[in-house]
Amino acid sequence: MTETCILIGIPVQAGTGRLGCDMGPSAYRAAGLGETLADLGHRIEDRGNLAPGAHAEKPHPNPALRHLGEIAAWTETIEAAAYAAAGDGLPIFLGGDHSLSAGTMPGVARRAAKTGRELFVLWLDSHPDFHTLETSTSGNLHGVPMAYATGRPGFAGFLPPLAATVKPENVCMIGLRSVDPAEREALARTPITVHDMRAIDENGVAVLLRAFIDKVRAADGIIHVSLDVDFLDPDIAPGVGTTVPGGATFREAHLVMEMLCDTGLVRSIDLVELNPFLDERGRTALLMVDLVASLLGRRVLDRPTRSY
Ligand code: B3U
Ligand code: MN
Ligand code: MN
Repeated sequence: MTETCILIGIPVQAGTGRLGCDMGPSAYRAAGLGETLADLGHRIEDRGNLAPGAHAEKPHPNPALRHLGEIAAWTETIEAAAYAAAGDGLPIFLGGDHSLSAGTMPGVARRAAKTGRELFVLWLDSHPDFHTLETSTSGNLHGVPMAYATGRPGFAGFLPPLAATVKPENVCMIGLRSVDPAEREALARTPITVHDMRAIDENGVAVLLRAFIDKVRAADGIIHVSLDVDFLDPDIAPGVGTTVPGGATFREAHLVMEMLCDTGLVRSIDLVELNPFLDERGRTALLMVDLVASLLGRRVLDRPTRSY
């Protein structure tokens, strides 16, 4: 299927503890993301990079929080851009740190609500990013977007209430291996589907993903994919601030993308946490581009639909 892929650079790095993620959008462009997707037959529209609106620092009772005012300003801009782009094609959000998903998920959720389709989120990450402003101990706001987008309380003083949230029962996390105690307790009280690395090792990633896809199909839903570089094992993807050992392999990651491709249901994608300063000759950026290519139609052999 030919898609209109809308590239949107989001050079936010205020949500992390280290600098370098702001070079992510340039690295994806230098790694040939647009050309690669064009070669697969897609239309490409590059909307350039977003910037946050004017902002002042926001005080908060949690003294650990960093850059709350800046991330609030980014989130408003990103939500509006995501809502608009999801009405025009298939947006690919080029991060930037994972705080950007506090804007992309509500934005695509607002678009899905308007079109009457049920939105599902596939969260590929070693972390659940399920802290609230109250529970974060690092103060890094890339640790909160899933809690925010699913409407958890604990975001007073951040932004006005969201127009649309993601239903927690529609979220599936795969790849978890770094979960803070407050996140673990909160996840246990939600209907979010959580699969840690052990679940992948015991079952194989295809079994986990197939169950999610079947659920999406049963609801006639659409999928937003949020791909954090640290979903991947750091041996194959070193260009990331938080390297967590024991991640998804090259083959597991491509299989996930190929199975998603077969569904034709992915309508938006976040590519987050790439830190080109920490990369080795662009190999992480190139791998991420190859994964997106698998998600959008690159294949070795033609197979009958649904033969995964
Ligand atoms: N949960 C920790 C660590 C973390 C979350 N996301 C990343 N790291 N990349 C935190 O800081 O909230
Ligand atoms: Mn993340
Ligand atoms: Mn992560």
